[in-house]
Amino acid sequence: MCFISPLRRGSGDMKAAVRNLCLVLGDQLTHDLASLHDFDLKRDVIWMCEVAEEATYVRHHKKKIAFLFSAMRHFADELRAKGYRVHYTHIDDANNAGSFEAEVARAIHTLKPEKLLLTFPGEYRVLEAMRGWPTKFGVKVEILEDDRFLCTVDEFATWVKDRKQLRMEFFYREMRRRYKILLNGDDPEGGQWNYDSENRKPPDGGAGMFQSTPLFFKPDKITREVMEIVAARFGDHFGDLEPFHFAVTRDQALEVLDHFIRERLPFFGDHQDAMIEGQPWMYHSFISAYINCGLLKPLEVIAAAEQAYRNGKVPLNAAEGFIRQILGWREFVRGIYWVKMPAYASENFLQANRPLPWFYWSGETDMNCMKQCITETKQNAYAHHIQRLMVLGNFALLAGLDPKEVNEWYLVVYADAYEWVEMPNVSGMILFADGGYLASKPYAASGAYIDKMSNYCKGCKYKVADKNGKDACPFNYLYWDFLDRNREKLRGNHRLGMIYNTLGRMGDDRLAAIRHDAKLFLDKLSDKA
Ligand code: FAD
Ligand code: DLZ
Ligand code: SF4
Repeated sequence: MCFISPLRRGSGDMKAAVRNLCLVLGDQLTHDLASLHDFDLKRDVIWMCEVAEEATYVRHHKKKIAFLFSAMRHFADELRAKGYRVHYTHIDDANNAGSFEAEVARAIHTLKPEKLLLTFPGEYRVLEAMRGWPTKFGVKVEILEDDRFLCTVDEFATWVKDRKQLRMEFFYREMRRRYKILLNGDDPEGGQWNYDSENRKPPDGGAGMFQSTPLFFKPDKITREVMEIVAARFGDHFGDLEPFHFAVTRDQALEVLDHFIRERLPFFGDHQDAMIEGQPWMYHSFISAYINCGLLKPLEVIAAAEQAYRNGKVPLNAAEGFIRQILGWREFVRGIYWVKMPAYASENFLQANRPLPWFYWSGETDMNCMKQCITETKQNAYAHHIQRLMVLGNFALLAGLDPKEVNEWYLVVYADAYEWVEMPNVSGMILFADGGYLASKPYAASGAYIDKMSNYCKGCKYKVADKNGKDACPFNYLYWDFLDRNREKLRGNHRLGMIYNTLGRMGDDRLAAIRHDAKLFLDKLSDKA
């Protein structure tokens, strides 16, 4: 059953001739979305649907499904309140056809639109399907640029042309100039483009200093209804459904942003890379799920952070560090995804093929850092960047886990995960599966890094100071074993020159011990995978 708005005003019947059927996908919940720019209240209809295929093509975290379905329902209500006609299929509607394509077919049959108006989607598989629709359905299809992003796919493609290796830093500087962000005339505010060196302070102030959490919300009636459906239909998916505290409307997401800028952004820079047991959010913004589904727009977030700096409320290193993530990294990884797809999905430069160990789902491992990050991921559908990169990702790299399995895990477990942003971070940033297109060297690190940036090692069965032996931190021997195993592929990387010199000077006994401990550990891992 399609939901026909009781609130539509002077917009005629849903069966009246339809000019454009304007699609709004779950990650396109933006009032001025491209496909809604020229919306005509009388002649156009909005299409939205909750479908099993999107929830199960990878078995998304329960919280992610509940969040998106609730946000979609709230968004549809807002559109109806503006007088828009909305053709909305709920997940439990009896005649729900189960996929985007089948639901579009049903809507075309009922509404007979002259044209489908689409906004460029976030995943290649969806774009491919859309490209087949004109032939399949015999209807005009127009796919519009997603202008919520600040660099178009074509602009990025032009930027990468003739560059063998890309550097985010240069892209970011161009974006700062183009959008006039944190500039002083033509120069960077404060004289430097990047204040990262000031943003790596360890958590030496103790756990007490990290008590700040993001703004949370109590589930309303719509969210509670959705949670019941998710529990019943997707109850065997990974992750905890409760407690549920996500924002599900734009107004709420704006409150989260405002709260972050006022109370937490001032400290974001200094401790951006720190990790503390029991502190999942630290001073991170927790807005990625909101930006990625469209409730917040990247440029307004950047403007809010810059304004806080200009008002003297936030230090430059915090504002710049935060803005770089959105204006730099977020746009950069999206560009790489579209330039490199579909081949990017099969990249495996290091020929890593170990199956994903079961503990990535259960959290049951003696490595306390992994256990903490996986448990928090399960609870919150969230982990902050350094947990994703330097703990969970670092282990996947060192253990040689299969990129396809690692990509699927990251796409499942995080509420902010869509392939355009997940895949470059996984294949490019953590696994070096693209051979160094995105990152200039693998982000490999031993236990010492985790010990410096967190308090995880204090509560661990393993000893971070031990390099070999049964009590030694696995990250320590896996680190050298990774470099040893991949010597042929990595030794030519100029950023790894010193490390390979050290490995080259290592005595035979030490190398043998490393290989032995790594083999023992990795064989056991595969047994349980
Ligand atoms: P903050 O630390 O407060 O940063 C602010 C914003 O900057 C984020 O909300 C996000 O929009 C943007 N950002 C920061 N780093 C990145 C980055 N590397 N790439 C793109 N945007 C960035 N981010 C996702 O949005 N979706 C994903 O599926 C995703 N998968 C990741 C997988 C791995 C292996 C790694 C290492 C990183 C991944 N990231 C992903 C990037 C980053 O970890 C998250 O954006 C961030 O943790 C979200 O939390 P936050 O909103 O508190 O971010
Ligand atoms: C992630 C997701 C889920 C779980 N469910 C839906 C849905 O039922 N309907 C919908 O429109 N979108 C959903 N999404 C988001 C889509 O997967 C996303 O729009 C595509 O992957 C393109 O980025
Ligand atoms: Fe992780 Fe090693 Fe520290 Fe344990 S000792 S928490 S495994 S880094």
